[in-house]
Amino acid sequence: MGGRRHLTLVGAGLAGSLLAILLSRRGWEVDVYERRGDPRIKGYESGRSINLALAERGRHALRAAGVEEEVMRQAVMMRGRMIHGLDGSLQLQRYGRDDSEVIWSVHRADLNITLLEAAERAGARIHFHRRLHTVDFDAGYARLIDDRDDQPHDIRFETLVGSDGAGSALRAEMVRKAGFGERTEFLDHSYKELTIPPAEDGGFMIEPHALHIWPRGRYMCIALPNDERTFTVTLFLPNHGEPGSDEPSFASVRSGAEVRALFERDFPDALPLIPDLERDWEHHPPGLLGTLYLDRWHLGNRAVLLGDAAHAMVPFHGQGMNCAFEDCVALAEAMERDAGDLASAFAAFEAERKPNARAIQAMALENYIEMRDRVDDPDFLLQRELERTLQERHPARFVPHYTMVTFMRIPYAVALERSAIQRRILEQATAGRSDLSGLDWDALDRQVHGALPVLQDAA
Ligand code: FAD
Ligand code: 8RB
Repeated sequence: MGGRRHLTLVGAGLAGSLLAILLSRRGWEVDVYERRGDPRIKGYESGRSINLALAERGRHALRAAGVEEEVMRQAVMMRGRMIHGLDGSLQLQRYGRDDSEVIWSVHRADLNITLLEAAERAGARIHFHRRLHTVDFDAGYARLIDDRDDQPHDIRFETLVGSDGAGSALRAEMVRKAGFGERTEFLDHSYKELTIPPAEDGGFMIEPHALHIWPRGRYMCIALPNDERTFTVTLFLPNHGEPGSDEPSFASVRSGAEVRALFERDFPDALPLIPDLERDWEHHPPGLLGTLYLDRWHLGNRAVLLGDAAHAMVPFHGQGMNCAFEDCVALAEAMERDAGDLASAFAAFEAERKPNARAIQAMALENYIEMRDRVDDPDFLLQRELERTLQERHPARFVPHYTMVTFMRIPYAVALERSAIQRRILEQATAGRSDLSGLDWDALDRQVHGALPVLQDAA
């Protein structure tokens, strides 16, 4: 293994490939084992065009790895939520104050390839078709399987880093050895992906610079733009309807004809945009949604988990990747600070990141209700108006929830705590009102000063 310190990463997805860059650049010798084939050769497996929302936390990590500019070249700006009413009405709700506060839609496959190439340039070795199967932590042996021929490949390791995603095999081995209090809370809702193709003239069928939402109370559709002029639509539905109601669910909407009837009734403006609706529906099983909690993320100096492997979350804040990227920077920094003692570096990483992962997991669950039910509600809109006004009056203290999560890098746990205080102020001040006239601004200003200390690098 030569003179340099060696690390073995499991999973060359988003976190694994980014971490490989950061650590290789810091002088670590890095081998990455990835279950799938090289996406540069055969195309991305399971590969329709899937996009993700990239926000400031993720961009900052990409910047640290020197790949931000390359990624941003293909990113599509999303300025806000485009709310599609049942009556066909459209309303853009901006995410931030101006175009410096926006999120970006990026292609998962392109992003992953960009990161893999940068990791290899930085000196990391990536081994494809190597699925982690079992680990002997005491002896320092791991068994990997090549799924093309079922052949085992055994390797020695000093330290394993688990970036193998929500179904992490490394986590399963760590849990088998040490417990870790693993639990997953599944949502009783699932999702299905559909596609809006380009228009006949090759352009976008609907406004490209927005994240589209069709809020329908207990369920919703969303759509994110792709740079090749398509949109990926995700329909989120309960698994089972409320007893006695006619609400759609994965149990009740089974056939292509039933999904067409659902769209005719609830998403009439989206229906003509999705020509392959029935085929998309019948060919892809619904995806499960859940939150994964662990009491511990590391096993001495032998193994550590990050990203979805450590804290998979529901998608509704669009922060799974952003949080995983933030983990990578935090882990690389902890390992730099404590290079001589990886067990204590991993413990410091876990202590820093676990409360923040818990916070974004909770906020992601909350944002489902907001997206599917609240965004078209007058009370909610009035609270957003007051939120913006209070931000203008107190830019360093009253920072909107979405801004703290999406456009800043303050710890998620701080965002959660301040959001709870702010929500109380907003709800209290707007209760029973239909507009902001007649509010006692002096009292509100005093309340803000009393409850919300100055937030460094807000304004
Ligand atoms: P992954 O990116 O899943 O990478 C895991 C890697 O490990 C994969 O390459 C996998 O093949 C490999 N692997 C798995 N098992 C093994 C094994 N046994 N041995 C070796 N390799 C293995 N997040 C956002 O921030 N914004 C979004 O808009 C967003 N949209 C999403 C849309 C969809 C449809 C989905 C499914 C997720 C979305 N997310 C989004 C979440 C985001 O994708 C994840 O949080 C992020 O990919 C986590 O990175 P990761 O590296 O931990 O896991
Ligand atoms: N995983 C997102 C947001 C917040 C948008 C807002 C929400 C699909 C699976 Cl559901 C969702 C957001 O509050 O206005 N930003 O980015 C991405 C989202 O879903 C992604 C595309 C998704 N993630 C399994 C499906």
